[in-house]
Amino acid sequence: EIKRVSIEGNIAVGKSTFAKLLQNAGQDWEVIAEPVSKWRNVDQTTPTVDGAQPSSSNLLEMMYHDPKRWSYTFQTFSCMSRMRTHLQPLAARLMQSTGTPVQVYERSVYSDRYIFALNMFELGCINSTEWAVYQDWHSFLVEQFGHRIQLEGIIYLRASPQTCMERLGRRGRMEEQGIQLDYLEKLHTKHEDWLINKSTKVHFEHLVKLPVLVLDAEVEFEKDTKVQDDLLTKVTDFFRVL
Ligand code: DTP
Repeated sequence: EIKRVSIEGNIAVGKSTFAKLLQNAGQDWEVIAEPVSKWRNVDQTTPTVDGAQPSSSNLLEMMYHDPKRWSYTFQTFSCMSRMRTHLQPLAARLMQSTGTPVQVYERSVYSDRYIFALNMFELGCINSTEWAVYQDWHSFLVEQFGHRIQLEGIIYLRASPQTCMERLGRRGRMEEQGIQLDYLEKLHTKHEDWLINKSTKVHFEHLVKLPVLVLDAEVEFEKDTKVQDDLLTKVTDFFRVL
């Protein structure tokens, strides 16, 4: 028996920092990092082509630079890498665990659809044909994989768009420099609608009743051990009742 939980939250809210905290805290917890490095480095070398030089492209950069052209492509790639992540077998060291092991992901195929892809569609960066195609294969794949791709819970790291904007500026990831507060506000609303207000129309039954742990990420938790302990206690209690 294994439990699967995703960490959700706006861009730069601190999911990776939080994920590391979890990784170091629980012996029965395995955190699988978000595959962002893959999106920044899409391998283009086809093994069949003689003498091909290794080359790669930065799909994250392309998407932010020309969203109308590249959003749909980006969504196919990010969702595929998340599917792979969710399907990854449990780490060997957790197989013998006496407790209930928990696999934790940074975001999920569900936030891909109900946060990012939906937002891109509403912004007009994905047109209605692309949106129909996306939704068709997304539903098909999630249904086909069944319980293997279902979550038992969600941790929502919640902070204001302003705070996320500040953290985004501080981390200085090159591709994200053009992101405006307005974009983070839209993503924030999408998180709130999906996880708090429950007004987002979802297409998978297990999502409707999925337990959500809301954590206040407004406070800086990176260096404050008191805050970290408090967060970890909440997570431990949450995992226990899933
Ligand atoms: P953290 O909370 O750790 O700071 P983050 O920067 O939001 O995390 P990500 O590594 O999740 O974490 O995201 C990397 C970038 O990719 C970021 O600019 C947001 C973007 N992104 C992720 N998923 C999607 C998606 N499905 N569509 C569009 N952009 C996405």
